Formats: sequence, C-alpha cells, structure tokens
Amino acid sequence: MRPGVALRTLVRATTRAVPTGAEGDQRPHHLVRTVGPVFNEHRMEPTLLTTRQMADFVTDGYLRFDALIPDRTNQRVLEEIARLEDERWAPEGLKPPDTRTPFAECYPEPSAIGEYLRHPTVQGIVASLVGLDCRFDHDFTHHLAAGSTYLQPLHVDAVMDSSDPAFDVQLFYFPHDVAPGEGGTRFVPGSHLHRVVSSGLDRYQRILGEEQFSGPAGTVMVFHHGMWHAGQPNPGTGDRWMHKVRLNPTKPQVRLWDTADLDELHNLPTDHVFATMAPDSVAHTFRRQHRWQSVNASRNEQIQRARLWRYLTGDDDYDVDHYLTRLELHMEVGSGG
Ligand SMILES: O=C(O)CCC(=O)C(=O)O
Repeated sequence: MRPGVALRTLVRATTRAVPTGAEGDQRPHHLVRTVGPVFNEHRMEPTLLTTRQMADFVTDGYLRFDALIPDRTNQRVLEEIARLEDERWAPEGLKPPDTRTPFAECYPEPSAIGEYLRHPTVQGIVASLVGLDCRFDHDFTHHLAAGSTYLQPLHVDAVMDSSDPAFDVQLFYFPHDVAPGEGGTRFVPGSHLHRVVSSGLDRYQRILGEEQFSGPAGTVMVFHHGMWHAGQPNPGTGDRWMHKVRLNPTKPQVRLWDTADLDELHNLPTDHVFATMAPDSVAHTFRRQHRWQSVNASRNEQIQRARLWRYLTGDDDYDVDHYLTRLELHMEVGSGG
C-alpha cells in the first residue's frame, strides 16, 4: 500500500518549509506558516476532553478516536510519512522537528502531518493532557511491509521513567485501514501505571486482556507514556504505516480539560466500596479491573490512579476506597501528629 510515486512527487513539491511573515509576503493565506489551534486555514477551537474521558485515560492508559482524521488528510500523510522515512537521516530532505520544539511550531503548513496535528480534536487531546504549550520529544514512522514477520517484544519506550505523576503522551495515528491481525499495535490496557524498566517486559508473550489495534483509516489513539506496547507481524497484503509522536508537558497538568462535568463526577474522599459510594463517579471508573490484574494488582493500580487524579485535579485529599488517606493517617499518627 505504499503510495505511488506520482503523488509522492506532488507532495514533495508542496511540503517544502516556507519562511513566515516576511514583509510584503504575497503568499496566499493558507501557505503562510501558522501556529496554535488551527486546522487548514480555518481557526477552530480545540475540542477538549471531558472528565469522563480523563477518568478513562487514567484508568486504561489510553483513549481511542476512530476515523477521526478525514481521508484527504490521511492520503497526504501517507505520502509525507513515506518521505520522512526515506529522508529523515539523509543529508537533505524532510526532517522531523528538533527535540524540545514547541508543539505549535511542529510541522508548519502546508505539512500533512501538521494538518493532522492541528485537527481540533487532536489539539483538544493534547491541550487536555499535556497542554498546548507542550514540547516535541520525538516522532517516528512505523512501517511494516506487507508480509513482515518482525515481532517486537512488549516494551515502554523510555528505558527509564520516573514515578512522578507528571506524564508524557504518545499519539498513535493510523492513516489507513488496519484489518484485524494485520500489523496493528499490540498493547496492554491499564499497564501504564505498573512501572517497569522497559526491557523487563521482553519475556512476556501473551498477557490476559491485551489488545491488538485494528480499525478504520484516520484513527488516533493517545497513550500514557507508560503503556506497554509492541509492533506485530503484518501477514496482510498491504504495508502498515503508523505515525507516533511523543510530547512532554511544560507546566503542571492540572485541570486542563473541559471541567464542566468535574463537580458532578469528582467523588468525595469518603467514597468507599465497603461503606457508601456514589453510583456514577470517577471512583467508580477507577475500580475497573483489567483481566491481567489480580485483586491485589487491581487495588494497587486503583491507588496509582487516585494518586494521578490528585495531581490532575489539584485535590490533595482525593481518594478511592480510603487507601491513600489511611496510609496518610497512619503516617501522621505514627509521627506523633
Ligand atoms: O509498529 C508498531 O505498531 C508499534 C511500534 C512502536 O511503538 C515502537 O517501536 O515503540
């Protein structure tokens, strides 16, 4: 499914970087480099995530947006990422942004990758999770040729990650349909807060509850950086392309999403499965048990989720089933109050 040469030549001609805002610049508006929440030449507000989506992200470590990017953009991106693959390390040609480039300055117009990144929903995902003033870490074009037998071990991308609640996100964008079993990324929902050293996962081949991506063209998934994942063989007849980008926050990730439903869903710290609990709340979501989690593991993950929610909401008293509060009370009593 590698795009044809004629179209590639066309893209090469139209994606050259253009300098910005020079005096007397006569270029049409859509060719002038723009930054911020812009999709094509129309300024559109980012579509922020809701509290429910944020609670799902904290619980599962990812969100998925099927067929989000329109086909016109998908086709252009396929051309551009093939070029990026060819030219990334070549002396000349299309290059990724430098690490630490402000997100808003990555892939300026008329880049197709930039067009995808400036989609209002993608902007909203980024704004809600790491802020639009986040910085580019790195990206990569993950290309699995038709018939590829390469089997990547499960891993997280950084060999070393801290246990701070602050987190990076990784956008996984599939610009063409991916059929079941044909090279979609494998991942383990809910694994993101179960801290590991990357290579420690090599030996695990099958994990209960793991999933392999398949879905329609234009689907975007956003992963917490700790999500265990792996590339898979592609027994299909078409190449599998995926663009992945990692973004670093530059400020505390506190209440960056659309908090209109926060008061309604943000439970009291007294919410307890063996006492009283609200039927529809963030705590209720955090009690979700993934298939790989024993009861012990699931309680531990629940505590990690509550810890992350404290950071995201700025509410230092937040809790689910009294775990953090109980530990804190003991510490206080033990230290003489
Ligand atoms: O190709 C894939 O599906 C995933 C590859 C990946 O994420 C990686 O190499 O870290």
